[in-house]
Amino acid sequence: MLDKSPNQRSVNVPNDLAAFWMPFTANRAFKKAPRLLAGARDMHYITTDGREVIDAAAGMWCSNAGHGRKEIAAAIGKQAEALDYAPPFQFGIPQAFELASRIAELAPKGLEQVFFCNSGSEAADTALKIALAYHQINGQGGRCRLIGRERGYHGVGFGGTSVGGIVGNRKMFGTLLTGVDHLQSTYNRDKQAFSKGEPEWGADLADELERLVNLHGANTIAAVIVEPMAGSTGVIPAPKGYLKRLREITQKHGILLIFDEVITGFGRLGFAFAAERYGVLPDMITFAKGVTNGAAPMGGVIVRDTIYETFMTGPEHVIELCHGYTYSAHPLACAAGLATLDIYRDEKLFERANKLEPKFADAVMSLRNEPNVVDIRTVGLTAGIELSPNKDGPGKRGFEALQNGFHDNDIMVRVAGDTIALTPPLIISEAQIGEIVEKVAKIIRAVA
Ligand code: PXG
Repeated sequence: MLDKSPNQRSVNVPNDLAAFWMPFTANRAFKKAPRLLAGARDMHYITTDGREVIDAAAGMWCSNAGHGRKEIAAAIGKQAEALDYAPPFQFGIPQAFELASRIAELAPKGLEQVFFCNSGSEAADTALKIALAYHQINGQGGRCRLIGRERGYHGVGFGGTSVGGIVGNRKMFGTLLTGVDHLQSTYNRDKQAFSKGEPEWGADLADELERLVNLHGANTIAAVIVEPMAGSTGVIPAPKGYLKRLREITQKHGILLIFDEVITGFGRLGFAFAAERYGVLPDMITFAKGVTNGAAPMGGVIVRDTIYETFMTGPEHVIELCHGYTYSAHPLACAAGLATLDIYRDEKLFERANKLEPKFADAVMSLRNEPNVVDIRTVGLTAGIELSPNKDGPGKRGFEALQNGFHDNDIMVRVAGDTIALTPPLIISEAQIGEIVEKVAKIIRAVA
């Protein structure tokens, strides 16, 4: 620590912030007015200067069971003492098999195998690679095109960046993967503004996949990847019927369908996975974040049994899929995951999110007449409140909202451009929903 002060603080605060190049952060602005966190308990963060900040973001869509869960901390500690690390290639730990079974149990029937990695980005890249390899093994190696969607976010690997559709995340990184195409975003403010849940308009946009099939030829397309609710771009729920239609078209043409559920998994939309909410069975589901409540890095892909079986051929001593990570199914992450799933089950948190959804939606919609609010979108325990840009251009008002929330109103929100995203832990009380909405109203007025 660089703090040379003779008075010991309970938290060491560095006096030099230069060395850490922060991810997805406006570094210079941050280092002038840092937002430093020292602790977290239940629905709150505690700042290094001792303030309690209500968490309207579940950290970053991660901590669905709230913070400081003792059961998870204890499980991690116990695991670290018993077995700190084990090689995941050619060796295994019981907890990895148990966690895979528990996750597969939560997923829709048919999605039976789990491949572990360490983040959502790795999960997206893993799913895309499995899709390519699957077709290769199936004698359809010509199927190597990947289709994403405008405004989609699938992490920051080259695969995920390529199928992703947020221009700022793409434009600095060259040509990315070749053979990638994108569906249109499902968002149309004129037709959908202030929709609660899935907008009525927009299912037909899935038919655009037929256009891409006609353009490229079905037998060149490996997979389509979409978020059931586009989170990072500012909360865009799928239109009613859209995902079903995507499933019908992909099935018709032998194209795999991947749901990126890094955000929507583990209760965010009131179900274990959004696939269940929408009654659609994809070929793969990616997950991360909520699987460990954010307490340890972990991601993964849940795969259809038919896909797994396709790989399980050939001589038994040969590795079936040349893919994996040094930290796949890391013991500490597995321990955290198992403890987290126990909490979700015992506290019925997915059901709780489902029950709270209408109240949450009504409460957030009450902000519609606040200044500069041009749209509010809600689904599950998530909402996007879109503000019009200010005179300094897109993103400035949103950034000011984030700063104002943290420094002046003791609330943590996420922002995407000028959209404030609310995505609180699923343990939130009705009173805390009210508190968050009141604080957001103050922020919106402050940045008007
Ligand atoms: N897929 C989806 C759908 C995501 O939301 C990733 C993949 C990548 O996960 P990792 O673990 O590699 O970061 C994500 C991540 C935001 C925000 O502010 C959202 C994410 C990441 C950072 C910020 O909405 N989602």
